[in-house]
Amino acid sequence: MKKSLLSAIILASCSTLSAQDLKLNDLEYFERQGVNILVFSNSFNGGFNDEKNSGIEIIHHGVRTIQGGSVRLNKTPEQWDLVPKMTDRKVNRENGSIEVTMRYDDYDFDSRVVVTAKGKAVEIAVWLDKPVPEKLAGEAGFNLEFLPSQYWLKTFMMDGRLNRFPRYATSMTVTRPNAEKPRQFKGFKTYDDRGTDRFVDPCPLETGHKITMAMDAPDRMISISSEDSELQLYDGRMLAQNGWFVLRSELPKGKTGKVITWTVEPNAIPGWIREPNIGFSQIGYVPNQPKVAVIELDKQDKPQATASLMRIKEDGNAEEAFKGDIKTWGNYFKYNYVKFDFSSVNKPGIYYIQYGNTKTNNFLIDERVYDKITDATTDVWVPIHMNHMYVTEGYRTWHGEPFKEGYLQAPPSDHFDLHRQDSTIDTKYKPYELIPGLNVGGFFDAGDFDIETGSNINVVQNFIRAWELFKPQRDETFVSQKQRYVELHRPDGVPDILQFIEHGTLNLIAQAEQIGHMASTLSNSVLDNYHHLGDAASITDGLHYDPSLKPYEVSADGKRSGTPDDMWAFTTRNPSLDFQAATMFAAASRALTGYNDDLAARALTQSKRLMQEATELMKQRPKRPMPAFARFNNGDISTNLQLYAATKEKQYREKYEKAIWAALDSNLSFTMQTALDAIPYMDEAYKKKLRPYVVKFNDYIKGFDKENPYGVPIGLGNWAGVNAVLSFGITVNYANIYYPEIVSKDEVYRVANWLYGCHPYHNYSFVAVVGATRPKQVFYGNNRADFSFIPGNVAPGLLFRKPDHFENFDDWPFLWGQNEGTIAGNTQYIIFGSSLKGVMNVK
Ligand SMILES: [Ca+2]
Ligand SMILES: [Ca+2]
Ligand SMILES: [Ca+2]
Repeated sequence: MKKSLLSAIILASCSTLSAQDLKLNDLEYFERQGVNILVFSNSFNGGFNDEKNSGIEIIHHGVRTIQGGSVRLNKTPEQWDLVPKMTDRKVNRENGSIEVTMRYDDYDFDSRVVVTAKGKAVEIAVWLDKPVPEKLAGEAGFNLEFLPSQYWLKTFMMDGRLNRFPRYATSMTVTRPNAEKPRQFKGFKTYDDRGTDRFVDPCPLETGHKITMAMDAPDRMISISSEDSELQLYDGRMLAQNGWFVLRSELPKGKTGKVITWTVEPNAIPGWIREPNIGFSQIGYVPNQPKVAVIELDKQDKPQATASLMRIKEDGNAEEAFKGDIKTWGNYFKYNYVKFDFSSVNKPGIYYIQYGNTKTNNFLIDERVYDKITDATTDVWVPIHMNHMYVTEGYRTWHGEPFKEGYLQAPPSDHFDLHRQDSTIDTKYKPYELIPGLNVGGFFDAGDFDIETGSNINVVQNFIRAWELFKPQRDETFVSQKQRYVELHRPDGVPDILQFIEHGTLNLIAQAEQIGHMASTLSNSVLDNYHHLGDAASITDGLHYDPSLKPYEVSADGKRSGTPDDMWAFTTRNPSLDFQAATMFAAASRALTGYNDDLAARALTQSKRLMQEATELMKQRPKRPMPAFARFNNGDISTNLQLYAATKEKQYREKYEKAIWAALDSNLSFTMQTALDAIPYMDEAYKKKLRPYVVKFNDYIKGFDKENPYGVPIGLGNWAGVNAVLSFGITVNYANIYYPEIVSKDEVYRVANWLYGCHPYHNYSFVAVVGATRPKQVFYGNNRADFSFIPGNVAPGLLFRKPDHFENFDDWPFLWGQNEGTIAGNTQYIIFGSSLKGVMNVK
């Protein structure tokens, strides 16, 4: 005891001394307590260009407030401005430096950045072996970007002049000829110049040689100076709402060698230790469920021996309801994790956790805490995302009827948002010709307004699953296809889920009937309206595009315009997408029979036709890799199951049975959901044969307790992993419903805990939902420019940044990989919630 105490003191004193200087650590970033400086641990290759997640990044007292450090071609780069390709990265331990080589292929332009630790600061130096290309002289510079929500309203001082970061973009701009603007992504333009042939260029807020930011906030304070270059501070929000504050130095013309030198010193608060993050379910707990808080601790923090659960009494005073030991789980990436188990408390009431000096907000223990978990999503989020409808709520109009002019056949295009139209168009329409009848039904993708066909197929399937298994009769939405009108909180006598199935099917059936097969997407033709924020009905002008008119000119009859804003249908045929649609149409036909018999019959007709044609086409074509959504749904196995469920034809059941057992043997966790989905349509013998697999699946569930402190599958991809977590949760719920003797009810709370607050970084609920004490406040929805949310949205959640950082911003909505709820993900949440309520017997 004495010995370990002594060594702890020695260790502590050593770390105080060495913590003064930035050190290049084993994970290849510069570190001192409170400051992490990453140099291209994350490069610019996320898939959507500038994702504001790359280059030189600074994690300042636990928050990634600075990123984008790199040679860039714009004063304040937007998402679709060119990003550099990292061609080399060298870590030099002897010098304590990291060197990155980057390249712009479009301009045959290479540069190097060398970052070297110098005491409490780093030196950032830009090296050129060849001078800046003529075309980029005066444009290219070294940029570093600062998160507006962490810097606005704070002070800064440039060369002794005091100032304050503006809360909203109100600085100055000039316009310049388009010819002077560096090329944007694939030659697209993010702006509509209204025929002026000029682009907007921001003017600096300040210029000088030394800037200190946030002297009023030690956790954000940082000093940057340069003797050889002028520092220029810009506000990126002048061009785009998701822009950051940018500090930059232009690369000098005609020079080579070391052309820019900056000294960057982020302040570190002496003795700083990150506040404990106490993870618990903000929804609360039912009395008989396991209740374990996971506490995330700075590695320098010493765990408390105990924590208390406090009960708030009816008179408003608090009393200790339970005091328990803190148990160590261990290290997971950069933090240390301990747990506080208060499962023994089952008296209904209002509680909070007291851990050391940290007191959480309150939560409920009550039988009814899960009753309302899907209501905001079904009553508010989903109807707001109904395309081709006017959507209103109380006094508010969410959007008018979008895309009245319909959709044009897309010409061949290597497009944005991961879309493309191949040279084979695969339809009877000519490029730019109107494809009739597509402007009906369907759901907005997510934070944008296109119809992703694969996602919309998933949406209809998700609603059908919720409908068939749980028959939710909830009716809080008025939907009139005839009036193209939706009103929230107005019952109309029809269960809403049926109306959502109908709405999704209407668009997909129009694609099948009008095009002859499924379009990959119905999306924006021009980039300058793809990033639209505001009323969806104002994205296009509602008038048919007529190339014989000049841009912005309207025909005398007021029906056509020369503005090329009509949406496009991307129609290159993909038989596996048709196959997927065939499955969905079969299920839709079943669900809609008795409610909309005509649509049900059309869906069945298209299902049979597409199934036959897709099967033939797939035989003829070289095998392409299966798209992600098909893999997600287990492809053919799931299709045969759906077709058997819809038609009861023996051949489909035989095909399903032939494939399912081998699939379970080769990939249990991936196939289990499909195997469970089959139970309502199969016999007792099937259920019995599945039993041993469910036993193995139960081991798989429990295995997560060793993988991480939260006991769920945590994704490390460039889009945070809520979908994988929800999939896991749905399968666990179904396994409990069908095999309660194998998968115990205790397991179904894992995902609920994670979603509603028991996760790394912060403890807010990822669902903008009824019932949670502290839901997240901002999401990447179509109202993101208002720093707001659409109720019922589910965030992707914890985004992993290499090499060891999880984050979820709740003051900055614009990072889609952590904050964008999607139509497929949110309808998946409805299945998760419905099945959880199914377990709880909530009607
Ligand atoms: Ca999209
Ligand atoms: Ca209704
Ligand atoms: Ca138009």
